[in-house]
Amino acid sequence: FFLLPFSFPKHQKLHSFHLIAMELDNHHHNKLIKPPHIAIVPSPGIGHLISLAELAKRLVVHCSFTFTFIIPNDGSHLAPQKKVLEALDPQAISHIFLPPVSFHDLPEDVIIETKIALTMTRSLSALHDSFKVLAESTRLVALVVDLFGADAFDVANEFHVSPYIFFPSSAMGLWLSFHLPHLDETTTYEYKDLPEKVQLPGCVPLHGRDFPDPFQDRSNEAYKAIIQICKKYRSAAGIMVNSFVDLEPGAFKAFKEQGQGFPQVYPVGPVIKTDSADGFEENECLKWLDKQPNGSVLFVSFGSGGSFSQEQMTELAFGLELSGQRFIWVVKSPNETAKNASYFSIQGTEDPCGFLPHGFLERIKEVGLVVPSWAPQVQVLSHGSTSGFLTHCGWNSTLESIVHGVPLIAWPLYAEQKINKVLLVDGLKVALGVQVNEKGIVERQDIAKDVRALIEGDEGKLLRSKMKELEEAAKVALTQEGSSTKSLAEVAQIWKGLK
Ligand code: UPG
Repeated sequence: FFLLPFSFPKHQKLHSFHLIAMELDNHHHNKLIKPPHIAIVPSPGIGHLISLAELAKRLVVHCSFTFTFIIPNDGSHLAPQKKVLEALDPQAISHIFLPPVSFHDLPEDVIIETKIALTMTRSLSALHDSFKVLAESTRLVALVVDLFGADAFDVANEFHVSPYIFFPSSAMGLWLSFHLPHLDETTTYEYKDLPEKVQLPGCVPLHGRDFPDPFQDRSNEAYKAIIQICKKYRSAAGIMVNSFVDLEPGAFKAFKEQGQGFPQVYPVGPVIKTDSADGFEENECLKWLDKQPNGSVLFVSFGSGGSFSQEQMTELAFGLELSGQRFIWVVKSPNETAKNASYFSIQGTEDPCGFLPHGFLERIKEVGLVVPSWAPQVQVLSHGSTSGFLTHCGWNSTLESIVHGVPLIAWPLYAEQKINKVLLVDGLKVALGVQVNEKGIVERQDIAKDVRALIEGDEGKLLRSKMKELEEAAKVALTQEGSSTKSLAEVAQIWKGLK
């Protein structure tokens, strides 16, 4: 280090020596004094940020790591993300928003997965700059990205930081990601036309038409981007999955036995929102729930982004009314083209209640409550009056329901939600699946029938008792000696340099 060229003027030599000494000093100081620091890069969507925020909270409490969230910015309104981040302990978890990327060159009808993937790739240079500052000022030991973030591995590798994935969905979904590049090379079919179901190791057989939306058109840019991302999964230092061994025993056993060539997989879930600290205003629905009989209410919500056509919204309204059951429905304004219209924004600009059938609110007021755009979901699911959940099968919603023992009606809309439905209905038997007609509509009579079956039918009783078993298993996984606690501790040991 100290062999500076003799031709250097004396004062420069001294200056350089001083800088190097400071550098070494910083490095030494970082290594010895500072706690291990983790950079987390979530892909756009509040559903991704929420579980990563919870993961960070857990690691702060149990392992005293510090974190920086580096947030790629898709240019949409960031207030919901800010509320989640500002509720975290600022001493331990800070955040940086990267400059917004531009989508001006993309066609209007570009699918959401393309936008998410491009937000990540177009943010790489800004991510590099933030990463450099972190690498110089903290004891940076790991990068954690979610399912769309594998492009950031190159940045981590440049700074000799280990890249990890937090996979925010099921182990079955992860197996599909591992398997997809192989399927891409070995079949020419569009996946919806595959003659046989696909048997992923240790998983429930899956029909190609239940693969995520962007896999359904193999000529689409989003599909090509996803194949590249899935190939990169192999170079992760490890993959944490937001699931637990007793939820998907076959899939996790298969990672151990048939996972050669893939990174180590750590089941660390359920990682779910544990409190209402996301800053969203509490609303009247908890008070309303307090007044309802125990175990009588269906919660109806389709995650942060789910939306329907006007026709489907009307069918759902009449279906709930016809069922005669009590319900809370989180409504969003209809959208005729996309099932994920509010994914980037959560709240639309119009009052969604204006799109309900004429007289609906008046007719249902004794049994139902309609909440515009957003409800405190975890508190609703944990409330004693809640008895069922009509859901789009987003993985966070799925886990939140499992943790609170609430059985489901599965109505998948987009992303990997059909896979989750197959797991919940065929595999775990904790959900009824909705019937979709040939026009793609779920009709009011069928909705009413399913709601009655779940809330007051014998089928509902069976599903509920299965769900209670999973609730117990989830609790056990998170005890001190539980499988997920141990698994996360293993990752923490590696990050601390103790393993
Ligand atoms: N939530 C509320 N109130 C609401 C609606 C949602 O608190 O009114 C919360 C909910 O509790 C959950 C999160 O928002 O924590 C929603 O997450 P999720 O159920 O996973 O749905 P999405 O927001 O749609 O999540 C995206 C994908 C989904 C995927 C998930 C994780 O759409 O398919 O499983 O990300 O990758």
